[in-house]
Amino acid sequence: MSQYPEAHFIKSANTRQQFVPDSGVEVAVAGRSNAGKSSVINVIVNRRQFARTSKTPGRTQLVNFFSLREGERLVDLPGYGFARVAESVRRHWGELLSDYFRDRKSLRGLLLIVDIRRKLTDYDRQMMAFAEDVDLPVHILLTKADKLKRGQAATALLDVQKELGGRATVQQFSALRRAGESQARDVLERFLGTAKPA
Ligand SMILES: Nc1nc2c(ncn2[C@@H]2O[C@H](COP(=O)(O)OP(=O)(O)O)[C@@H](O)[C@H]2O)c(=O)[nH]1
Ligand SMILES: [Mg+2]
Repeated sequence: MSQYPEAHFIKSANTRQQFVPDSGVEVAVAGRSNAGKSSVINVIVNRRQFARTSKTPGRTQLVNFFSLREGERLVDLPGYGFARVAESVRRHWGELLSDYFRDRKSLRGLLLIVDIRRKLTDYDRQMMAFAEDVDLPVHILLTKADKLKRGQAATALLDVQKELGGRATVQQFSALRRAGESQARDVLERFLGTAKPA
């Protein structure tokens, strides 16, 4: 049973004029393409094809808005590889994302999805910089943890924590094994401000 029975895709946006109205609260999800972002969203919402059902060709290069509950959204940010797109496209997205982070009043936190085998890349550092500029809390999911041996995964976690130096929280995650699911959902709820007091 999903904790978000009313969750649904709202719309994709390619320009800020297409963003959904900036009211309520939302949490952004970012990650390089293929890092495992859609899989994380599917696990959090507990629906197999949730982040994919609305997938149309090129949707990975759009800002995708999902409703979790009334007035609470998840926003799937484009995760193209910075090196693989044309300079003009890169500039468009750089500006759109920096505007998004700077101006979005409903934005409460960033979930950054990172392949545990690659650790932080320049894309991730750029996303962190956008978030830090506006004092937005960041939580990193080191996903595909099932691809590493336990010891290797623990070392990767420590390496990332060391680089972050407390600027973000970080956890291991596996969509395949649904490992780290409740921790990720707790952080999401905390960012949204809907977590029940302990
Ligand atoms: N083994 C394993 N594979 C994963 C995991 N998460 C995603 N994948 C695979 O990685 C590929 C990219 O995943 P996807 O969620 O589409 O990545 P996105 O491009 O960041 O949205 C797909 O083939 C997934 O099945 C995971 O936790 N473990
Ligand atoms: Mg995806």
